[in-house]
Amino acid sequence: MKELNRFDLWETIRDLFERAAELSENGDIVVRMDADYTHDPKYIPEMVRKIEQEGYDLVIASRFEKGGGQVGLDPYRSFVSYMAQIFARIVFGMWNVKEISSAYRAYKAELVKKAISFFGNDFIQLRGLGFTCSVEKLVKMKILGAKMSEVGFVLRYDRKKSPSKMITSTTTLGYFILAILYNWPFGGWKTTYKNRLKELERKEIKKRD
Ligand SMILES: Nc1nc2c(ncn2[C@@H]2O[C@H](COP(=O)(O)OP(=O)(O)O)[C@@H](O)[C@H]2O)c(=O)[nH]1
Ligand SMILES: [Mg+2]
Repeated sequence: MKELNRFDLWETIRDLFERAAELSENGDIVVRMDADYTHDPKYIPEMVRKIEQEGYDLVIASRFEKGGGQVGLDPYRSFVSYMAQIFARIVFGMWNVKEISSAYRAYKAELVKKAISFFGNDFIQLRGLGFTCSVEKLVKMKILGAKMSEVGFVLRYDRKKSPSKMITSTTTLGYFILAILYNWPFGGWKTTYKNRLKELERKEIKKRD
C-alpha cells in the first residue's frame, strides 16, 4: 500500500471541510469541484437555486440526471464509474441519487458545520483508499439526513490536461470496506451513528424543555 502522506486526497478533503465549517456562515453554500477544467462552473447557479429555493441541503452535479453526460471518458473508466453508481445505490440505500462518484457538489454551510461537529475527526475515516473519501462524505451526509438532489451536468473529460490521480483498484477496495462498515450488523455506521444522532436530538429537546 502506498505510504500515506499529508496531502493525500482524504486528508485534503477533511482539512477543506473543517476549514469551510470554520469560515462559512449559515446561509452560505460550499461548492466543491475538481481543479482540472472537467467541472464547468456554469452549473453552480442552478445548484445554488435548488438549495435556496427548493430547500435541499446538498445538490450534486450529475452525469445521470436530465441534461447530463460525459465527453472524453474512456469506455473502461465509464464502465467502472457506472458500476460504482449501481453498487453504491444498493449498498447505501441511496435510491434518489444517481451520481455517487463525481464530487462536484454544493453543500449548505449548515450541513457542513453539522457534519464536522458531529463526526469530528471521523468525518473521513477511510484513509489511503484513493477516491473512496468522496463517497464516504456522501454516506455521512446521508446519515445526518441531508436532503439531496441533482442537476444534469456534462463532465468535460476532453478538457483534462493532467493524468487522472484515480487508482481504480484502491478505490474499489475502499468501496467494499465502506459498504461493510456502513452495513455491519454489530456496531456498523448505519446503526451506531443513527443512535448517536437520536441521543443528541433527545438531549437537545431536554435542553429546550
Ligand atoms: N490534495 C490532493 N488532491 C488530489 C489527490 N488526488 C486527487 N486530487 C484532486 O482531486 C480531484 C480529482 O482528481 P482527478 O485526478 O481529477 O480525478 P478524475 O477527474 O476523477 O480523473 C482533482 O482536483 C485532483 O487535483 C491527492 O492525493 N491529494
Ligand atoms: Mg478530475
